Amino acid sequence: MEKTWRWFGKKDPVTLDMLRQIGVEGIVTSLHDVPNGEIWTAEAIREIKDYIELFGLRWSVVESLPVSEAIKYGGSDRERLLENYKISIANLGKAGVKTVCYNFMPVIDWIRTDLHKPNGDGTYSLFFDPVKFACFDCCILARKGAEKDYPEKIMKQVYDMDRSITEAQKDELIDTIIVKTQGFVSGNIREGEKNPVNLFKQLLALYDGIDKEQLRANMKYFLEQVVPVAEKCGVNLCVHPDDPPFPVLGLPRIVTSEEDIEWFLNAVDNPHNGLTFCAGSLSSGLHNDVITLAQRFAKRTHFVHLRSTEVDADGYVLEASHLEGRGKVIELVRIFERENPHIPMRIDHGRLMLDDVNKTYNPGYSFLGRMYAFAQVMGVMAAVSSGQ
Ligand code: DNO
Repeated sequence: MEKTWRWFGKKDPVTLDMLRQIGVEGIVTSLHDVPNGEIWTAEAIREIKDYIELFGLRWSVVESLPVSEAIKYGGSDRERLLENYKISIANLGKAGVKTVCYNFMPVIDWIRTDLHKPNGDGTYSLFFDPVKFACFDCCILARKGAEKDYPEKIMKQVYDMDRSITEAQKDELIDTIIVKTQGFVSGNIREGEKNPVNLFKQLLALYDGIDKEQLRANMKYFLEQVVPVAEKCGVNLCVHPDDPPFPVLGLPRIVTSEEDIEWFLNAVDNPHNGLTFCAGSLSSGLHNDVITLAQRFAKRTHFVHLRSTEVDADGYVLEASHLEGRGKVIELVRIFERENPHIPMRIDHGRLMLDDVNKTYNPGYSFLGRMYAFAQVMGVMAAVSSGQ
């Protein structure tokens, strides 16, 4: 697989010069300054591509070309936004950027409740705590009927938490769940937003009455529109699985399981309609076995995210060290190197370690933590390719 790295543009404290030194071959990035829904012009694409190439690297993957909410819920602006999306894909294809990752998660992208969960060895991991999340939903958003979505065991702890949580802790939870993890991945809420909870509630309201079937219909419509353009321009589209892979906040999520993956691949059965195999997201659902999924979908995978998780029966999800846990990274490398050896892969997230704690990075995207995992995976790849 091609060794790639997610880079957040010229403002990223991790520079392309640093990446060149550690064996990165390709860059995964987005036009982070272009507002969601607007056309990615040939000039803007060319500018960033040329910059990457100055360092002897290539722009391998777009992560992400964001899908606007109105496309996902089927709003009145959908046709215009779809046209813009198609033009952006065509411009990328013409520029030679041929792998485009996106997601189809309503309102909120990946979800974490803790950005600094201490590990026993002094490092920190990202974490999903179902009690904190339910508390955010039931007590902070106060979503109508939310209590019914959680098991009694969790709700008992939520009521306790509601009695003891301070205003500062509430603010931190809000900031973690809907601000810090969202803005930098082209999400809906950016740092500095004055009233993130209000804005978030307005976004949730857009999905009133949209169930799983309707969201599937909207995704199929999206795929029917954009896949032919991708095919014509030689672009491989690859949807990122929902993280975590289950419905949240009363919103449907439709890229969560083997059945879902099969569904969207068949919805428009074309090789340009593919999957981003995110081992972390998929493994965080106990219903998923990543080995089975990789064996089944490797040929329709265009991009791989290597990461692992530890999950318990109550739904606590810890981002594990990359070679341990349910992500089964070693076996995945074996499968993808055999079945689809030319696709790009990147290390997804890293623990916060050593000097990382003194720097300001986007959550999950510290330098040393990711470099450590990158070196581990390069070792695995070398062993696999030498037949070990
Ligand atoms: C988080 C990321 C996601 C991912 C998008 C892809 O670290 O894995 O935000 O980039 O869902 O569209």
